[in-house]
Amino acid sequence: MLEGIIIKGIGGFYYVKVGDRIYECRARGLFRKNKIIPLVGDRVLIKINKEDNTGYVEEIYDRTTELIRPPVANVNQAVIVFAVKKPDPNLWLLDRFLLLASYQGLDAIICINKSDLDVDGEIDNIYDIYKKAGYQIIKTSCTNRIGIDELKRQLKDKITVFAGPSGVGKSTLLNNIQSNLKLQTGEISQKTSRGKHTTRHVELIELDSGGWVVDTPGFSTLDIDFIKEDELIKYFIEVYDRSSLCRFSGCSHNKEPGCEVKKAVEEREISQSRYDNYLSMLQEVKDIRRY
Ligand SMILES: Nc1nc2c(ncn2[C@@H]2O[C@H](COP(=O)(O)OP(=O)(O)OP(=O)(O)O)[C@@H](O)[C@H]2O)c(=O)[nH]1
Ligand SMILES: [Mg+2]
Ligand SMILES: [Zn+2]
Repeated sequence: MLEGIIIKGIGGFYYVKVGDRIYECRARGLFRKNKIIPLVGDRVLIKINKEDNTGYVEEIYDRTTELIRPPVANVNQAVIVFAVKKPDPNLWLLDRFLLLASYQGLDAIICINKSDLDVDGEIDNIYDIYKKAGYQIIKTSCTNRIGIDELKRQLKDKITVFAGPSGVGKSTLLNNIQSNLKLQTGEISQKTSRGKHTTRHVELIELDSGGWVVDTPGFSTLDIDFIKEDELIKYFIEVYDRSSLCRFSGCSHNKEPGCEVKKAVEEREISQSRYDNYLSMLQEVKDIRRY
C-alpha cells in the first residue's frame, strides 16, 4: 500500500498525491457503509490496481482538524485576506473569520492586501487594531510585490486555507507566491458570462517551497450560531485576557462598574471596533439561543 494525501475529490473519485504521482481512487465500500466521507487533506493509504493504475482508498488517518466550509481535513492555519480598498475592508466580517478560525483550532494570519491602493493611511489603522489584539498580520500588494515573500515563508510545511471576501486578491496572492499556479482571478473570470470572480473547486495545491494551500471562493456571510454564549469571549482573546480582572465574576463587560474590559477600551488597549463587534456577536448568539 502507498501513503498519500487527497488533493481533490470529484464525483466519487479521489485524487491522491504520492510523491510526484497522482492516483485516481475510489473509496472502499466500507467507508460508505460507515458514513465516513474522505476529505481533501486526508492522509490515506491506497491500494493500486497494477493494470490501470487506479486505486482504492483503504485507510484514512486520524484528522487533526476538520473544516466544513471548505470541506478540508488537517488544515493548520488560515490566511484571512482583506483589501485596503476594492472592496473596502469590513472589520465586522474580519472578526467573524478570526472567530471561526480560532473555533476550528486554526492559527490565523491576517493579510491586508492591495496596500498599493492605500492613500489615507487606512492600512495602518487596521494594522494597529489587530496587532494590539495579538494577531499576526502582513501587509501585501500583488501589484507592487510587497510582502509576498514574507507571506510565502509563513506557508512552509503547513496546510493553509486562504479565506476572505470575494475580490480581495486571494487567488492573485497565490499566483504571486508560485507563478505556475495560474488560478483564475477577477479580471479573467469577469470576462466570462458568469460576470463574477469565482474560485470553485476545493483543491489542495502543493507549493514548491514546501506546504500546501487551499484557495476558496469569497464568503460574504458567516454563521456563528453554533457558538455558545459563554464561550464566545474565548475567541476574542484580548477581551478574554482582561475579563479575569473584572470586579464581578459574572461581568458582561457592558455596563457594570469595575469592568476592566471597558477600562481597557477607554485606555485604547482594546480597540473600540473589536469591543463593539464582541458585544454585537454576543447579542447575536444570545438571540439565537432564545428561539
Ligand atoms: N491594486 C491591486 N489589485 C489587486 C491586488 N491583488 C489582486 N488585485 C486585483 O483584484 C481583483 C480580484 O482578485 P482575485 O485574486 O480574483 O480575488 P479573490 O479574492 O480570489 O476573489 P474570489 O475568488 O472571487 O473570492 C483582480 O482584478 C486582481 O487583479 C493588489 O495587490 N493590488
Ligand atoms: Mg479567487
Ligand atoms: Zn467586565
